[in-house]
Amino acid sequence: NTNSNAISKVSAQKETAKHKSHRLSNEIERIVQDHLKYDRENVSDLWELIHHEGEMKVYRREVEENGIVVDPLKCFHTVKGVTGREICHYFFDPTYRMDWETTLDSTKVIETLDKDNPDTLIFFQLHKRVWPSAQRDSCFWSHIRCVSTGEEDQPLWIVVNYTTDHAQAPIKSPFVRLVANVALTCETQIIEPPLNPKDIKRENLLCKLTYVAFVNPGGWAPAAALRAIAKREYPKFLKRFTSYVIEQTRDQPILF
Ligand code: 6CM
Repeated sequence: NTNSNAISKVSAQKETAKHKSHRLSNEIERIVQDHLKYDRENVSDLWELIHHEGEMKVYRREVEENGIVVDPLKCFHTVKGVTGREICHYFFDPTYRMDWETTLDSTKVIETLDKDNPDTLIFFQLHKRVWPSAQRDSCFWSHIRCVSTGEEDQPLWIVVNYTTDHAQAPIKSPFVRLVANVALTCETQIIEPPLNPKDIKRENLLCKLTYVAFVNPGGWAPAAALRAIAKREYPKFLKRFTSYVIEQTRDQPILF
């Protein structure tokens, strides 16, 4: 099917690491490297822990730009029984988006950058309206990548969603365009590894996940309401999304 086809294409890239460059290649490289450098760093005392539940920790910094709330958000989580590649696959692939996203009215892929290596898609999304604010939309490139760290035997997987302009997604009133820079980074650990790697079971898998979000609502929105929504919605997203991946992969062969 189309989906497993997409999976094998992204993994092919993993092995050959040959990819054609396109108009967004340089920007993607810069933004991905920034996330790889900073996201997994522990938080300083400037960050406030706003939600702690089991292995999940959600932090934020309260920041305003010209009166608009742009609070950076950073989450750490540990998920049992799945690989980083599996988590990133379900986060990236549009097939599953509406299964786990609860804050969207719609999502649409408007471009696939390199059809031979579909690791970068451009999405147009309509976010659920939060009364009394204007409804938000977004347009962003989404890039999935496997990164070998050299030292570890398991590579890192990362997905970055980063706002971009697109001729097929003009800004149209009454919608307000939000600006986002979001990254999900995953590292797989094998616990009590069996002697033969072929014997690795889901119970031997642990995935360390980092999620960061810099979102500018793109125009005024009531600060208190926005912060209350973020505090509630990000933990909800992390729980729902990770449970979804566990559910989807439970009886599937492990995708390393
Ligand atoms: O990262 C998440 N989802 C991705 C796929 O959809 C994608 C989304 C990025 C945009 C995140 C924006 C969330 C904020 C929406 C609030 C709308 C503002 C209204 C103002 C009202 C006062 O990266 C998961 C996103 C989980 C969000 C809780």
